[in-house]
Amino acid sequence: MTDQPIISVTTEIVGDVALVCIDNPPVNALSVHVRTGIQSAVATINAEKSAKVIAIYAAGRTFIAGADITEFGKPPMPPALPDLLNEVEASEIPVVCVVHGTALGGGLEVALAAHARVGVKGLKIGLPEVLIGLLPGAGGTQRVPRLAGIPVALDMALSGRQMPGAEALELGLIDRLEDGAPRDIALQAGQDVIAGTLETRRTCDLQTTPDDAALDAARAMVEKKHRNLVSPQRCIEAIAASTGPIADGLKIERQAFIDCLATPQRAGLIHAFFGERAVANVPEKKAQPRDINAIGVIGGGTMGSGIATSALLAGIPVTLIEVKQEALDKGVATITGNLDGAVKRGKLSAEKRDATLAMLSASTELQSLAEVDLVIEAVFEKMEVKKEIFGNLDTICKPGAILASNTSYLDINEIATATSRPEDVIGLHFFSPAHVMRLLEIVVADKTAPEVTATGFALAKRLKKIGVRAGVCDGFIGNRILGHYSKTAAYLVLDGATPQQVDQALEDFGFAMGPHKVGDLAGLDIGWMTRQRKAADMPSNERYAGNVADRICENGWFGRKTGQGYYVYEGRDMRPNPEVEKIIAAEREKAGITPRDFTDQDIVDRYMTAMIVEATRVVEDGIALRPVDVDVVFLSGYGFPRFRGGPLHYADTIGAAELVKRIEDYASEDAHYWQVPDLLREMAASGRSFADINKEA
Ligand code: T1G
Repeated sequence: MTDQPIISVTTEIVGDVALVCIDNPPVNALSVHVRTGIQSAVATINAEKSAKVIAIYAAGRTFIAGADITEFGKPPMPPALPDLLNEVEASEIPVVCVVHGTALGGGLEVALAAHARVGVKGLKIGLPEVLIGLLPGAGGTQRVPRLAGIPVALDMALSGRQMPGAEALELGLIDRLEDGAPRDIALQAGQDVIAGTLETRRTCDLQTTPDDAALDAARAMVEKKHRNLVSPQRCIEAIAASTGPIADGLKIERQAFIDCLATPQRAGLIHAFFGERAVANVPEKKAQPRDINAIGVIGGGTMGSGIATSALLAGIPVTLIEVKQEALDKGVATITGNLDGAVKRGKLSAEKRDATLAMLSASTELQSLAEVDLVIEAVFEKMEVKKEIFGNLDTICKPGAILASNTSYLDINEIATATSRPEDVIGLHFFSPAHVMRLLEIVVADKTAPEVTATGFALAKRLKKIGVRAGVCDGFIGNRILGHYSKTAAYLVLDGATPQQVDQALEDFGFAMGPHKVGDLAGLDIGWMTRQRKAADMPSNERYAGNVADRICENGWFGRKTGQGYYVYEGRDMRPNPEVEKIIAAEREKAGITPRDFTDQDIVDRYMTAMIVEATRVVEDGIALRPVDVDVVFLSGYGFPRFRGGPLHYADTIGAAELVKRIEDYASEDAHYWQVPDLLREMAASGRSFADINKEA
């Protein structure tokens, strides 16, 4: 069958108004057939003079949400959006654009090229290109400054934020904000243009007011906050050019856009964007989730309170359980504090906070959970304690209630044996702080029913989190991999690097914080307990990695919470702990190690190769469904630099063959720790990448 052309733009003449409707579900992305449709509609109406005004609007839940991101990386197909928008702006017949939903990126740029803009109530506009390693590439850096000034353009383009319609109206980015159906508003707007009650003008005819102070401030901010990224700097360069002739500014913008399109950062950020959506594609996707109208949370500690806060903010009533009234009061106070924090940050109104808190009940009686739809246990990480609780829940909770554990590594299959309903048991592993971190590992045990897993994903979406499916093993996906590569940091310090050098090298690579700073922040005692838990099972030929950290903990130095760990903390200041240098020297002497130098690149290569090795094993073992699932875990739960796309997307930039060579080189120092996973060796032989494996899944 011949490929029928996709018709996604239609023209309807109503009186003297040409209604041009864009209909390209799900978000009216500016795919090539949309661009050709707009081009043809505007050209035809002008050629035939079939109307006195053109009113562009879109069908569906949103106006154009941007360029079609799936087209990036493929050969460009004309018409290029900038050229098309210049044609729209040059139209002899006035063009008015009606925007609703989320008019983003290229979608907003279409509206900016029109001669007037009308928003629909609930509208949000934005220039999110920087979030995917790009910049507005179809006139946004030239037309926003002309309409609303350089500071507004810098704010929108560098933050990528979604701006409410009312603010857009106030700033002059839209001319009206009305309630109603986009088509009706488009018809009325067209009629008003003809009647002269809606003014039209070409944006290119406006002048940008120079503002060097704003440009300098933006450059300083980008240097400080986004020094690893290319597109923010190029964005400022293009906006700065908006004070000159628009044709010159558009050329500068175009070149900057083409340069950014070719960067690995753009590839990494787009991989992250689609990855966060791909992980919802699980075998249990078609199963019917159960309704969750009330949740029980057992444990009012940091995790339990955070989980309860997250559910309450999503509008789900919560019953918090603690064994003792004092601990229960503390949990309620923590939740209240979390909500007060949201009010202070302007994220929540005081009224909403009060209404949210009203959905919280607290009890020391497990019996209070008899009618909840889901229980999330977040108590001490001891299997015996958890099994006792699950045994009690089994008798108390109604049939069909889902029993979940927030455990960060314990065996969900074993927990399920404590109940008569293993099909209702699942792991919901939140990350601290649970009301902030977006990652939720959904740990599926052998007998977990498909609809229980589907309920986990539905809950993740409702909590505005990213659910990633994990199989059962010690540490599931993230913590299992962390447990492996964190040893590399310890080995590097034992062999000659300093903790601060390791931290700095990894922060320069893009991590928000180096591993030693993270340890000090989370508490070094957590790792200490884990090492003690695992000591008995440690293989005899494994090089112990805890020497230095154990000595630090034996001094009671657990990091920030005790004033010192790898670093010494005095108020807001922090500096390397001189006592740790002595411990390192002593441990090296004890082990007969002659310290050697490591370059920052050595540190990054070893650290990332160790992460990739265990991540490959997690995919090989089926604990993660695909490589992209591991990437999303690290992007949303472990502070992995987003522009690098995640450990296995980053691995593809090195290549399996080079990785195998590196591991074999390192193995000459430690054949136990450095082993090549079978999957990686097979990839090196076949030339397959992790991207290929994602496609095959
Ligand atoms: N291109 C292609 N597909 C897109 C898309 C896009 N721009 N935006 C969303 N999708 C898909 C998405 O993958 C998912 O697919 C479905 O639509 C629903 O999305 C020249 C160059 C609009 C706020 O960066 O922020 O314009 O999984 O699940 O939660 O200057 O999508 O169903 O198969 O996210 O309601 C700039 C990106 C592009 C906006 C809706 N625009 N999109 O959120 O639904 S670059 C963006 C979003 C550009 C110009 C430059 C969100 C949304 P599937 P969803 P949602």
